[in-house]
Amino acid sequence: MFRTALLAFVTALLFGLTPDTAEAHAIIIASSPAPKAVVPGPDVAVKLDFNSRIDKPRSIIELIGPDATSQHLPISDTSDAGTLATEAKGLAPGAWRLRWQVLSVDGHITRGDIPFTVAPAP
Ligand SMILES: [Cu+2]
Repeated sequence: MFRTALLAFVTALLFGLTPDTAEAHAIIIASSPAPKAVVPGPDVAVKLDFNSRIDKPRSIIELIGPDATSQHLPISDTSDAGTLATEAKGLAPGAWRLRWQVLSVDGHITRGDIPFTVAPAP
């Protein structure tokens, strides 16, 4: 009796979760800088394109520097509901990292890291 109830519960859970997880939460489809790109400094335009609309006020772009300090970058207003844009200014040559976290309109949070390098000044 208990086992049957448990099985029914687990089955309901699986069927309940499958359509939800299959929904299009925000997956990054393109970025500038691209992962592992070497870009000129000191100012770097940042653009992240997602496969779906995102809740911009609740999305974050964090910039982590060669010395491991981090700062939140202000997200620019763009007309595209699936794009986050900002500008990182005054970056010294070295290894940097963008850490993004977005809330998609389906209520799911996704996050990721984009490492990139600012090239030494010519
Ligand atoms: Cu989702």
